[in-house]
Amino acid sequence: MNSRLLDLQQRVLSKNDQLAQSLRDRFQSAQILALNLVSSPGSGKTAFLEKTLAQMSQNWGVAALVGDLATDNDAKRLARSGAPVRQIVTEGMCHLEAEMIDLHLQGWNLAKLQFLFIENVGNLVCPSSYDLGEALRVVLLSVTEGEDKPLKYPPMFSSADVAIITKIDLAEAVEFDRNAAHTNLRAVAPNIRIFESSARTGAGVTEWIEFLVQQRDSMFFQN
Ligand SMILES: Nc1nc2c(ncn2[C@@H]2O[C@H](COP(=O)(O)OP(=O)(O)OP(=O)(O)O)[C@@H](O)[C@H]2O)c(=O)[nH]1
Ligand SMILES: [Mg+2]
Ligand SMILES: [Zn+2]
Repeated sequence: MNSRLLDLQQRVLSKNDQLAQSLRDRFQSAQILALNLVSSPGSGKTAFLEKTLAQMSQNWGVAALVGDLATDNDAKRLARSGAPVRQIVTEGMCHLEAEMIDLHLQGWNLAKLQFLFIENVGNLVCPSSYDLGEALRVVLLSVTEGEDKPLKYPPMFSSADVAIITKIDLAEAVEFDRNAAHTNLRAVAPNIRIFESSARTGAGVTEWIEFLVQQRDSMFFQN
C-alpha cells in the first residue's frame, strides 16, 4: 500500500476510534453493556441472538442493531423477540463503523436499556479494525467452518474478549475436533473466554446469559 493510502486509512480509523469512544462513554453513563458480535457469514450470529433476546427480554431491557450489505431479513428475525431492533444496511460496505451505530441509535431511550447487541456484517477480516464502542467483542466460530480459523484470521480472534463455538448440535456429524478448536483459539487469544452453544437445542444459552449479567454487574456495580 502506498503511503498516501496508508495515511488516509489511518485517519479514517482514528476518526472511528474517537466516535467509538464517545459511544462507549454514553453506554457507560446509561449503564449499558454493549456487545459487538463478529464472525464469518452464516456462523449463526442471528440464530444465537434470537435465542438470547427471547430469553433475556422477559427480565431485561435489551435491544439489537444488525448490519448487512442488503436486506432487513435479520432485523425481522430478531424483532420476533419483541425487543427493539434496527437493521443497518451498509450498501456494500463489509463492516460496521461507529458512525452507523451513532446514527441508528437516534430516538432510542438508552435509559431503558441494559444490554445492546450489535451484530456485525458477516466477515472475518476488517470488522476487527473498527471499534464500535462495545464493552465486549464476541467472535463466533461454528463447528462446520474448521478448527483452524483462529490461526488463519488472527486479528479477529485476538481482538475478541469472548469466543462462542456455535452449532455444537452438528459437532459429531462434521467430526469437530474440540481440543484443536480450543487450542487454536488460545494460541491467538490466550485469555479469551470460550462458550459452546447450539441455537437449535438451546444448549449453552443460559450459561451465556448468566455471564452477561455478571459482566454488567462487575462493570457498573462493583464496590
Ligand atoms: N444446526 C444448527 N444450525 C444453525 C445453528 N445456528 C444457526 N444455524 C443455521 O445456520 C445458518 C446461518 O445462521 P444465521 O444465524 O443466519 O448466521 P449469521 O451468522 O447471522 O449469518 P450472516 O448474518 O449472514 O453473517 C442458518 O441456516 C441457521 O438455521 C445451530 O446452532 N445449529
Ligand atoms: Mg445474521
Ligand atoms: Zn470492511
